[in-house]
Amino acid sequence: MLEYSNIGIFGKMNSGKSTLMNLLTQQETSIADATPGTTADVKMSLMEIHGLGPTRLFDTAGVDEPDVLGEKKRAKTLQLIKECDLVLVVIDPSTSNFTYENEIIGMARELDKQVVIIFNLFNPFDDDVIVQCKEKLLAGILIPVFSLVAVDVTFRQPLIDFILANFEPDFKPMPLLPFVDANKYYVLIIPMDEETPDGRFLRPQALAMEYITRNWAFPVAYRLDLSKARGAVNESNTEKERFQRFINSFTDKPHAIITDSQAIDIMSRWVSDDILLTTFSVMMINYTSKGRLAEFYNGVKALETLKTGDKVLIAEACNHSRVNEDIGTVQIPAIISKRFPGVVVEHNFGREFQSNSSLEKYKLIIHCGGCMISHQKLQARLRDLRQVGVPVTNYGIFLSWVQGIAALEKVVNPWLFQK
Ligand SMILES: Nc1nc2c(ncn2[C@@H]2O[C@H](COP(=O)(O)OP(=O)(O)OP(=O)(O)O)[C@@H](O)[C@H]2O)c(=O)[nH]1
Ligand code: SF4
Ligand SMILES: [Mg+2]
Repeated sequence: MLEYSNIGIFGKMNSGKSTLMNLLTQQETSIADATPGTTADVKMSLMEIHGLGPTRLFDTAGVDEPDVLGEKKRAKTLQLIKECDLVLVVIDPSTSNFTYENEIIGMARELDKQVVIIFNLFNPFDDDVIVQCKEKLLAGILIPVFSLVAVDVTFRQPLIDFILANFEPDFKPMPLLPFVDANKYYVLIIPMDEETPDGRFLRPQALAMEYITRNWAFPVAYRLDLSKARGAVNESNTEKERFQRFINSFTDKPHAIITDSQAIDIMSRWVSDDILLTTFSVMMINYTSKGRLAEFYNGVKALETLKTGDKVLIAEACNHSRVNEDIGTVQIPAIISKRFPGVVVEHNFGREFQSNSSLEKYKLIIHCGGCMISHQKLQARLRDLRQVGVPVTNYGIFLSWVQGIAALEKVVNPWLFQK
């Protein structure tokens, strides 16, 4: 899977942020204009920077815009700092008050982000002015500084060289399925119904297929009829026999089964203990969080202390079309209202997460697999939740917990307790 570095351009209005974005992308990605507040929202551009690899470049609104609208833009801009690997602070050296720049730098440093300062020289300045600016900017803190003229394209390559010299991308390799061994079989349980999209696997299924194949192992997809498996005894037995015939048809037993979380109630009963069992949702959250599955596993314990009036937030990281038996809007709320009557369920859909102050009211966050968001976005969410002390778990872990402690331990075992 492609790893991107997130580089954000921050600063006051009219400092030349959009011009810098356009300089880097070599086209008019953002509107640059002398009107203060031209950029109203975060603007993202994907690009490949030679030597740096795939990059998400973000242009932002100026943080010094007054009034209510300015405050909204500012909140969104500051929120983005959390998702950046590198923060570029653009400064017009003729400016004399660095309160806003210092705020950005302070916040970025607090969040352990890499920071560089770009002086955009609207007019020729002598070195003294730059030296004075540096002194006013968080005195004593060493931050790499570069001066350029953003409207002059000859500064593009020197700027890129400066970024390459001063930025270390975080490309910690993260195996999708660390327990996969060459020459072993891996079964993917894929229940399909009339709502399942034609002509393609879902992203986590396709990623698992690709990963297993790339690692010289053998992925095998199995379509489970969930309604039969959960149906009347006769039907359920027939479906179970079909599954067992399938498993017994392997000369070498499958090493692991990765199931759709919705089928964990069936799979936790049907899969014997000599085969590893986990879910796509657990796989994805471990991958996107860069190996922080233990946090989601520990978070599920918060369910044991839920009481009437407590609030639980179900967080879905994208706005996919929701079908009748949707996990986040139907299945999990139904389980919660049955197991924990009086507990209030709320939802957060899409890429934007709630502010810390509104997260505080929840006793637990139940997060989806996060297969459509960047690891930086998920890490930012986890950081916010740690800050407000709210535990987080995940769909796959929650649905396994519902089946009992044995099922829960089984699905996290391949990650937390294997090699
Ligand atoms: N002469 C000169 N003009 C510049 C330079 N950089 C930007 N400008 C101009 O300054 C104005 C503001 O630049 P923008 O890139 O829109 O500034 P911004 O920081 O994105 O501003 P907001 O979106 O309002 O926050 C535009 O008219 C640019 O053409 C520069 O290096 N030299
Ligand atoms: S990001 Fe979350 S809600 Fe969207 S498809 Fe992936 S798991 Fe489902
Ligand atoms: Mg702009």
